[in-house]
Amino acid sequence: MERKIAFVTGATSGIGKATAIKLYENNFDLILCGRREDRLRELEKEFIHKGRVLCLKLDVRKESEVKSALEGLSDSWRNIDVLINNAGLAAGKDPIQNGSIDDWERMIDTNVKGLLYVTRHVSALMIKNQSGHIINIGSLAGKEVYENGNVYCATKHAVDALSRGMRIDLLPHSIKVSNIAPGLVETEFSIVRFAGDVQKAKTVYEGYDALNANDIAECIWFVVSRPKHVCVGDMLILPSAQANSTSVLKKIN
Ligand code: NDP
Ligand code: 8X3
Repeated sequence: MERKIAFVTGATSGIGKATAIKLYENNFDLILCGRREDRLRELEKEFIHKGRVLCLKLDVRKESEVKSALEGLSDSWRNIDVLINNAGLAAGKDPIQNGSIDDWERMIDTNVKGLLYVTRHVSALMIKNQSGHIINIGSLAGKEVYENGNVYCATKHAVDALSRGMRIDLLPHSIKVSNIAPGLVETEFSIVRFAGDVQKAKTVYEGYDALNANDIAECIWFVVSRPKHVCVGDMLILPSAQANSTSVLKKIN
């Protein structure tokens, strides 16, 4: 079977890692990136006997790094079929008047500017082939806002708008663009949001069955595996116990 190439940002954990595994199982060669080198080495080991995987230590916030990583790809890696714009984070959960400027910058630089830098360079490669599929990992937080979610929600609203804008601009080049909007998924997301406070992070997912990373990877695979004439524009995925950002049915013992 013909192998395709997928580039997954933020593949060292959570949704990105689960998606990489799912794509690999479905005959994709993988370009995987993240900042944590030890995790990238683990990924290399996990895939080493199985297929072609290229792990890049890359901070998507640094445009020069993104540009040189993509320009440095050898010919055999340049025909990227699928881009999963997944790298992202929430930092803090504070009312706007108390927000940390550093947290705001990390979120805006990663979730919005990082996604743009990667898209700018990968879409140029896809345009040469007049084909491709870009999947942006947005969020329920890109559809609604919630208390103290201010800047994170704003960045995910930006992703939602960019998905729609990119779909228009890339239409003449036969490049599909899909937006994936998960609700509560138990990954390292809340540990990062609460600056390493594992106990606090746990409480986010207590009392109900949260989604797991593989649930989202399966949805992404559904989107990726549609025939050429079908583009899933937008997909909202919630745990059954979640109705919107603020309504989560928790069992109280
Ligand atoms: P994780 O924290 O488990 O994974 C985040 C990934 O992003 C890691 O691999 C991390 O790698 C990578 N990353 C973060 N910053 C950068 C950067 N500057 N450059 C490159 N990679 C980076 O969280 P999730 O898997 O949950 O999050 C993945 C995406 O899903 C995010 O965009 C998030 O906003 C979104 N999302 C998550 C939801 C949830 O409830 N968990 C719900 C809706 C959307 P490293 O640290 O090695 O760089
Ligand atoms: C992550 C989901 O509800 O924690 O995008 O903002 S939420």
